[in-house]
Amino acid sequence: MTNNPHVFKWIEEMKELVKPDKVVWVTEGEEQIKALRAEAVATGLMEELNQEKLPGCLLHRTKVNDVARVEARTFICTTKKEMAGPTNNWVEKDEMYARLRPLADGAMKGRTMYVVPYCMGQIGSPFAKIGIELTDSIYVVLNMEIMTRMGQKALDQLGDSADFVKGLHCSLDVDEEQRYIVQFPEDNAIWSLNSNYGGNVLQGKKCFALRIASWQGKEEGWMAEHMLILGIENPEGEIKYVTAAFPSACGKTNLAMLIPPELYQKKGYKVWCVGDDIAWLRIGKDGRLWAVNPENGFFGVAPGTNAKSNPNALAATMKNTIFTNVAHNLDDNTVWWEGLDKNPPENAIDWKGNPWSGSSATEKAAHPNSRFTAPAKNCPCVSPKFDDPEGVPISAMIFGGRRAKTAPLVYQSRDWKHGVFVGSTMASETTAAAAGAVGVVRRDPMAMLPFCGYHMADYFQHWLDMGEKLGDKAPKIFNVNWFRTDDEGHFIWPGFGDNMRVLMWILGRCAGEADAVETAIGYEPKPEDINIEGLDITKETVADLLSVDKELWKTEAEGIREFYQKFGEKLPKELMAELEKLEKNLE
Ligand code: GTP
Ligand code: SPV
Ligand code: MN
Repeated sequence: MTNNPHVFKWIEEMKELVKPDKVVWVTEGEEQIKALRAEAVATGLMEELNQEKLPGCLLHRTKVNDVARVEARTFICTTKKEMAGPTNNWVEKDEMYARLRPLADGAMKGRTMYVVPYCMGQIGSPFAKIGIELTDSIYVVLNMEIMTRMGQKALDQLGDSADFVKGLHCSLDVDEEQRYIVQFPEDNAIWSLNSNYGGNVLQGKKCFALRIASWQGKEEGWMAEHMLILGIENPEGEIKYVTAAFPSACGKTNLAMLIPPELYQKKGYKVWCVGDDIAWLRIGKDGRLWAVNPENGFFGVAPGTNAKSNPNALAATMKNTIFTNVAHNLDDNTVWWEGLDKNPPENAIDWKGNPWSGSSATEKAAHPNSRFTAPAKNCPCVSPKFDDPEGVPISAMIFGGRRAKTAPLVYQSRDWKHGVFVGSTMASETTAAAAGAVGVVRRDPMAMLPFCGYHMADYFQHWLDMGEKLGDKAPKIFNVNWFRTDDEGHFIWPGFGDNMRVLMWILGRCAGEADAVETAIGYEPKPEDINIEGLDITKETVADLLSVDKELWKTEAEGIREFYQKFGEKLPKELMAELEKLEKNLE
């Protein structure tokens, strides 16, 4: 285990509060994990799936009221409101502890408290960070085992240091009225109460690797971002890396694992996945921006994942994977979700636990935010650099979201400052990844609205400061939109693997090889600069996808101005200047 006095002191305090019957340190490796899996199955918490077709795979259903992140119940608690800013829910931190302690008091009576030490980042890396989550849920333990580098090795990495994130998770009775997902960045602490859904309780993920880490990054001069990381290898064997920030359920996992269209495969292009959700970015010794993925697995959206859209993700889920809120196919004890194939099972249990039959179904078999938790090393295209503590150097950063009309297929920012403007003004239609209405356009700067652990205006300033430090070594910044629709509401762009065609233009721009035209919003490819060989769309369609409707963009600029008003005096003046430039360009 450990002799770290800071760890013991804190665990004693927490034990006194939550009063578990038993404390189990999850530091014993594979045998212990096996025993926990067996216990989860024996108690009915999880179901063992067909061990021939899906070896090592388990199924879990959450409570019906606990299927997504809950932004309204998520808080950044600091001494001053100014620290959390206008886009976060805030309560003064001592007041929040006073509110939460009575809920946590005795929360683990009759239960076991699992001590889960975990490392975000590569073991041995100077940039990795340690957390310890105290949880009463075996489901959380087993997910953390996949999603992080978990166990004794994390404690060894911590040594005697007091520098770890102190996490408490109490399932309680999963009461949504009393649900709290609370980050205390000044204390390096996270408390999750009354939930068992992934993003709320797998604390290494959004709570630590984004909310707490973004705060740490601001203090320490690096960035924690909601970004995938992928490498594109050309026929000469050279690999260029890009990151992309899209809001939840807007295509990060899919882009991170894309399979190039045949025309590029034939030439010898390959795509490597370094990460599908979170990037930690630092300036390297060479002055460039380098990225690591602090996670060790994928917590991916199941619906829509199939052999055509994302065969790599599907392959990654074929063993040692936990499925949550998908349908249980009773015929062969496997899983099913909408968009997996065209053969919905006749004899199934839906995500709510009710009998479900494909031919007579009136409701969805899987929840739209049902997920798989799969080890990264299962993925056929996982990057050889996945475990490299140095990470990978970034050539381009891409922003994007779901916009039915406004945003074109792709455009490039004029420079870093303009790129920060583009990221800060991102907007996207909401998805099932968070509780609330779906399909409503909202501003989601850098896809970080629900994940930035401090004042968003300070966050914009931090981006600008990083750009100053990077100078001419800064990655180029782009914006993409795979989700433009026609008058019938169908997606116009084929998307998925064909997004490679857009990435090729982006890399061409980074290499100074691809052509572009300047528009009111930035640089765009000419329609013929996007390779559509082998697609059944025309150059005219591409022109349409690239069109910038000035009237729509005037409305957009008004929306941006209104959004920026939230930040008052704190908004960096560079961003206001960019907005004024956009307004002028649209006249
Ligand atoms: P989080 O894990 O919530 O952060 O989501 P994500 O950004 O990783 O999104 P993901 O790749 O899981 O995609 C979410 C949904 O978008 C799935 O239903 C996909 O089928 C769909 N999707 C992804 N890429 C594309 C695309 O290029 N075009 C279209 N039309 N849909 C896409
Ligand atoms: C997201 O919602 O952006 C996710 C899933 O990646 S969760 O872990 O719930 O945050
Ligand atoms: Mn995400």
